[in-house]
Amino acid sequence: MTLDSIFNDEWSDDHRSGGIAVVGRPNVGKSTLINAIIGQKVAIATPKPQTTRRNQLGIYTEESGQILFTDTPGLHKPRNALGDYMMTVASQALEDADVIVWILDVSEAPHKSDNYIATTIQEKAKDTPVILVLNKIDLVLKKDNFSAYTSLIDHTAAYRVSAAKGDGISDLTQALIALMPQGPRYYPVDQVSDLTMRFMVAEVIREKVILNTEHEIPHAVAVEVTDYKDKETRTDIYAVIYVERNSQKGIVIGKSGSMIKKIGIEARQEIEPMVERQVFLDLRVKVLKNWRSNETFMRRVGYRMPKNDVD
Ligand SMILES: Nc1nc2c(ncn2[C@@H]2O[C@H](COP(=O)(O)OP(=O)(O)OP(=O)(O)O)[C@@H](O)[C@H]2O)c(=O)[nH]1
Ligand SMILES: [Mg+2]
Repeated sequence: MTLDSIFNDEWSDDHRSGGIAVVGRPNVGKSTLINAIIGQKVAIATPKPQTTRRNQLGIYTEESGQILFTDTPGLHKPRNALGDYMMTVASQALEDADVIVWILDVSEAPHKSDNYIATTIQEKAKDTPVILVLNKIDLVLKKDNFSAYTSLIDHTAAYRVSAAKGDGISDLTQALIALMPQGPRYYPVDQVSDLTMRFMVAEVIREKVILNTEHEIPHAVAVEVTDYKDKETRTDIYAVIYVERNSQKGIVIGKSGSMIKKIGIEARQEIEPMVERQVFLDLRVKVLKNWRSNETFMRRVGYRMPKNDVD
């Protein structure tokens, strides 16, 4: 059945729907898993920890049900206002969920912070079913890691998957649909996320900066789309990449502008199919010292509490 033919139908009485909070340490594969379930990229994912900074919906729809996945920032010890914000929204997602998916990276042994996550889940969502997703089974594994992880918390079920390779994803998805309560189709079938195109464009640019830089820079980068104009034949997008220090600005611009050019090309190649038009992309780099402690600026670039989120 095609999506169009589902769209024209009313959902049936036994249609299931609900919200799932996807949580876990930074870099375990939360965003990759949601992209794999939905079958298209709705969240940026990179090898650097703390890529996701705010809660965002990934919407999975099939004939029998709809799941609203909340992708959350990885649970970690906050070091600034941005970190505090990330932890507040991740915990809020736990409180609001019908089911919690806790993703674990079984290519590594559990960390101390996994005990903290178990405690947080028990505190915030004592009665919510927990599904453990043991991810990255394509990597070299130590068998002990499975039992170490499954003993962290009481859980309804555990699934072994490779989000990156797609292994185990459809079984997991069907199990999650079956756990949803009966309910309506909240979003149209063709809507896969709650992000505006402007924010998604900013995220794609941020992803390209993260992929091309090292050390502190990925954490110190914020992107704001300052102008977005749909013209007759193309879309003109102006964006500012913020970093915290002059030295970081130099690295993002690169020798004779070579790095910013590369970031711009990679971002544009991904944005054009998203907006389905030719794109002109203008990137500037600015320094804003300690922006990660500046809550007014953080709100401006989209890091605001979900319940007050109006865009
Ligand atoms: N080998 C392997 N790599 C994976 C798998 N799933 C995710 N990854 C990689 O793990 C890294 C982190 O993935 P993300 O999806 O960004 O992880 P995340 O949990 O959303 O991370 P944060 O947003 O930083 O909390 C990326 O480089 C992914 O490609 C997997 O099944 N196998
Ligand atoms: Mg993520």
